[in-house]
Amino acid sequence: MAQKLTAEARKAALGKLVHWSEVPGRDAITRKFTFKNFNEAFGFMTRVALVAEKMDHHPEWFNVYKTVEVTLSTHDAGGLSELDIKLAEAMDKLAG
Ligand code: H2B
Repeated sequence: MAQKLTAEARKAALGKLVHWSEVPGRDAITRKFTFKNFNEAFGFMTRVALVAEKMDHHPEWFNVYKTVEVTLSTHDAGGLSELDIKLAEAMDKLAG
């Protein structure tokens, strides 16, 4: 099972994820992605879904038209783990 990141590992990882911010009152990170239209947003979600399923690690997300608001946290660990960092990096890459 995924382990919660140590304080140092967490700090180092968040330093690299410049588009992500910490969720107040919760050990989680969030990013809002904005695309050109719904087609692009949903295409992104579809690509992310395939990666998430392969990782067995799933985002909390909310889509309105061309925006996708994502929150990442590892429920089994009760906070951020390496899986959240990996999924955030994959999402950044897929968003281009
Ligand atoms: N996704 C996230 N974000 N956190 C988890 O702890 C988690 C998950 N656990 N996807 C997985 C599925 C777990 O419930 C299954 C049984 O492996």
